[in-house]
Amino acid sequence: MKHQTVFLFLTRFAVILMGGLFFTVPANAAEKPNIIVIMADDLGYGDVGCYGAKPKNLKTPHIDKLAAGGIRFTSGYCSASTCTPTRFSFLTGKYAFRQAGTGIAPPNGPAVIKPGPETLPSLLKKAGYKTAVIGKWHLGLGGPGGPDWNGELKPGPREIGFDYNFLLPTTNDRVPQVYVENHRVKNLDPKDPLWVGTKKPSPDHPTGKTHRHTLKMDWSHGHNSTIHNGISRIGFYTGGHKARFRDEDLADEWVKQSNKWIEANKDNPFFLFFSSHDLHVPRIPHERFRGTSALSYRGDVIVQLDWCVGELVKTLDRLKLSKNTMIVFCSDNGPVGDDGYKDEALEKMGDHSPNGPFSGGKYSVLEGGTRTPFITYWPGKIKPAVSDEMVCTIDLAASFAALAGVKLPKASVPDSFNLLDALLGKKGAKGRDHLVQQDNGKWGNYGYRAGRWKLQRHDSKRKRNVVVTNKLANQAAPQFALFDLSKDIREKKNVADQHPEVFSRMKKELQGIIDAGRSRP
Ligand code: NG6
Ligand code: CA
Repeated sequence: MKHQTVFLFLTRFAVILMGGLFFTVPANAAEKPNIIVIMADDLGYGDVGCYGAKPKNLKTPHIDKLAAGGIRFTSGYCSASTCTPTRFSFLTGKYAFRQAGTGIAPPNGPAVIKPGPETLPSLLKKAGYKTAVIGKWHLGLGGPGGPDWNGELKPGPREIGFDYNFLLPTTNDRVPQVYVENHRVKNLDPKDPLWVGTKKPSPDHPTGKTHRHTLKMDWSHGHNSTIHNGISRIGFYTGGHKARFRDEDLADEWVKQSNKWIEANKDNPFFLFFSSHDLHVPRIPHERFRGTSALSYRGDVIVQLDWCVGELVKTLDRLKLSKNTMIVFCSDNGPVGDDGYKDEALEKMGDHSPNGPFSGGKYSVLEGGTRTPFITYWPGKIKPAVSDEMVCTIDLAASFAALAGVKLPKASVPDSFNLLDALLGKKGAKGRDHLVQQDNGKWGNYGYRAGRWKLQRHDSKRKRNVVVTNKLANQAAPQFALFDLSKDIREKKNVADQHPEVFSRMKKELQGIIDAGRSRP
């Protein structure tokens, strides 16, 4: 009897153990895949080979490979035509126009995403994911007073769901040029404190205006304050010399840090937000990428971005993680030619069309401002396809929550739709049937797409960056106009008078979404 009891106990124990294995291992290994979001900066719809960039000018084999092996979306969007609001919406699943202070963040701006509500990374953390952001942040750091550059930089990514961050704190045309690892400026020597401000710190402080002849890249508008690495920036800073980086090394650093972090976290499900600075100004490719495109540095940094994509894929292959990792490749806003530096982007554009077939680009609520490259890739799970389903970076929060099996409270990520099936290319799966596009927020312009119809609402009565060359920037526009994208992808012909019911319905729907405070049913 005694032996029998022991035997029974052991068998039960073994069954429980094996059951445990069955329930935990496959859930971790197959149902909770790793997720990498690669977000490019200012990359337009037409800027990569698989979206029609002329191969002789510009080769993007690694991004093209993701598209060839995954789903290339032709109605893939970011939610705003500038950086901060798109990134805000991507991480919070909430339209940025719902919250003041979500426009382009200044160098000393406080954290734009306040700790508390669920975010994309905090939802994934609930499912046992390790989470990191590596690259450009541009969502502010610190409390209401802004960042304490010499102390603890919090709140920041770690207070909203990221386990680890390695950041360029703002954007590289803004000061300071230092890395922020977790809560600290990396390599900061306390004997050489970092000061960042909006006013010239001393009368003899060299700037892009006083020392213009010394610059290695001249500015065209703004960007003429403190000089670092031969480039003048927006804003002033002093000190922190040991902590400063070279613009040329950013892409290499993102890849190096990502490889390190992926390797250290390969045994957990992980979420990496790889936030490239390419192709934002100042466009300074590493020396080895110079002249690799027939375009200017703007083309060369696209090649550099493409290299980064290839390196990440290589790392996944080396660690045998490829089959268990979903990659999303996207951009934070549409393209721009001259964005403040004389880098010959416009002069050498040739017949390249950075916004593809659309009108408008960065700063604009025309399609070119937010319709951008959007690719999902997961070998073995996603079958190669081209999809016209409407998907947006704002939807990744709810979609990844579904992928990781996290229940979404109704109040969380209120504008994020679970489009997982469409992102995975499941048969018959639908994308969104409507999407609000916005500019930088404080300008108050909106785009509203529902199916073939597109409403432009220019509360500012001005269109921005209607052509990528900037030549027609700030062109006068009526407050409301309606376009039929099925016939007029360039939004040239206002058909409001021909379709009065559609026009009035679209205006009402847009206002309804703005007033409701949320849009996920
Ligand atoms: C603008 C800058 C532009 C760019 C942009 C932010 C000037 C004249 N223009 O204010 O160069 O930095 O802000 O770009 O200063 S974003 O992609 O990060 O939103
Ligand atoms: Ca951007």
